[in-house]
Amino acid sequence: MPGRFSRRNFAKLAGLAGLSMASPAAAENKSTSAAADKSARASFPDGFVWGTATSAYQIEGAVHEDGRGPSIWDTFSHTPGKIGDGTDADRANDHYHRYKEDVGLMKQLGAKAYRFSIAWPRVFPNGDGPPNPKGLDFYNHLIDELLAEGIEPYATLYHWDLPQSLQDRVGGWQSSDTSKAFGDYSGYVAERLSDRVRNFFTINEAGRFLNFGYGLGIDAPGLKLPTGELNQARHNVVLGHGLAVQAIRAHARAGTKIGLAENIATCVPAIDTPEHVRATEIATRELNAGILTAIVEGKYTEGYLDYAGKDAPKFTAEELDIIGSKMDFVGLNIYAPQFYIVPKDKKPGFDVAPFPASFPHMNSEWLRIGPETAYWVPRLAAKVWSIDTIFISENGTSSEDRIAADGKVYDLDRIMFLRNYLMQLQRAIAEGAPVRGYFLWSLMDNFEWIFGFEKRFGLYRVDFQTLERIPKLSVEFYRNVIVTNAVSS
Ligand code: PNW
Repeated sequence: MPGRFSRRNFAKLAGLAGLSMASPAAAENKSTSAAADKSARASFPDGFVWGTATSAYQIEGAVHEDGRGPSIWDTFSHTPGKIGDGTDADRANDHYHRYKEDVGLMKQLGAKAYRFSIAWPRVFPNGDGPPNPKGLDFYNHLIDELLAEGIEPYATLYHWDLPQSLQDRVGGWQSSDTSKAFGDYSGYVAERLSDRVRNFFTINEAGRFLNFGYGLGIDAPGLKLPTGELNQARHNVVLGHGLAVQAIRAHARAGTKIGLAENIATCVPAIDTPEHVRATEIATRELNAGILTAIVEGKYTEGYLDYAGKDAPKFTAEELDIIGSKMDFVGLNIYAPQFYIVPKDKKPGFDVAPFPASFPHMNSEWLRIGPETAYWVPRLAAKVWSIDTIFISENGTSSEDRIAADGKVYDLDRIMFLRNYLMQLQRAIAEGAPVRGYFLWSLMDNFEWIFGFEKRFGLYRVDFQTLERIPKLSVEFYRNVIVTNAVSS
């Protein structure tokens, strides 16, 4: 009788409810809900490495300081029309001067690790030739600060900022002189930093900077090479990686771990059936044949060489051995599902399904939403290439972050994205995928290459006028993931 719901009745009902908690039936209810709580919280393995990632050119600024030489991205961003919002990264986040504050942000977040990149033109202003010790000092200070705060440094040696001098003198990655210079620079850095840095990534996203920088002319250095020359540049890059692995092994402290960070062609089965999954395994190997397959297997697949035909790269057996130098881990940058794969009964055994125009994406058009990418990609990578240690070296999203009336940033779409990707990653790990850590891109908003400062990927919002950093709601989300070592739906 709803009309009779007096306050007293309500109190009585509440009291009864309280009492009934003690009954066996209620106890059973309680344990069911505890179980539900537990299953809603998906845990990661003990010691899982939680971090954030950035790169030198995107945050440091101070491009003329302490003897830094120019990079191809300085030249490119200063070329009219190349950057969407007409900006450059001369100042960016001014991290070069504010690194202590930024390490403080990581501390606030509770992050255990930090993946940053070293600017080659700070250390060797001309790419080769005499080193610039002052350039390396910046990283010495940064690393010391990280360690003082209990944050493990993971260093990337190349995140796209090639010394301009190498581009001018030898044509950048079009020449194997650049591969050799990269090996030398890597050995030099590892010798000086490996007393404190235990993990080095050689190259970040070779596929991206080659295709966009040397193939499509969209990124620095803005070249549109014919296929044969592009394939040769790709060969020089994987060779540079191999030379770096060898140089780091030769010069770093024993026990130093080496890998790379690649946004491989992410292949996802269109449907989870054995046929689709098998086709996706083949696609994973073949669509990554020019870079990760070559590096892990120390050879180019027949499919790759056949397809390239007269445009295939020229190489020697000795170079293949160098390219295939053994790594300790593989870093996978995981964003969008790039290819949904369906089976095909003719060679090569798979087909790429076309995307419907209505497929949803985040605030960057290329960032299609496919949380299951975080499940399939590490799982299939481990299987296809027998990799036993994987890091998710980047994952994250842009969002149209606005400051609300109360001064806060409610980046709910970022939280939705991260939660769903992390749930899928946890599922992969629970089923045995050997993923040891996760680096969220990015610690803070920064210079998003050709999009300038328009696309915000950070957990912390940066005001690029005042350079003030403020936490978005996702800081609280990620901190909770780190503290509980779990993600909940
Ligand atoms: C990565 N895609 O770039 C880079 O490593 C970062 O420097 C960058 O800021 C971040 O992801 C966000 O863009 C990518 O088109 C750029 O698939 C484009 C793609 C993937 C990664």
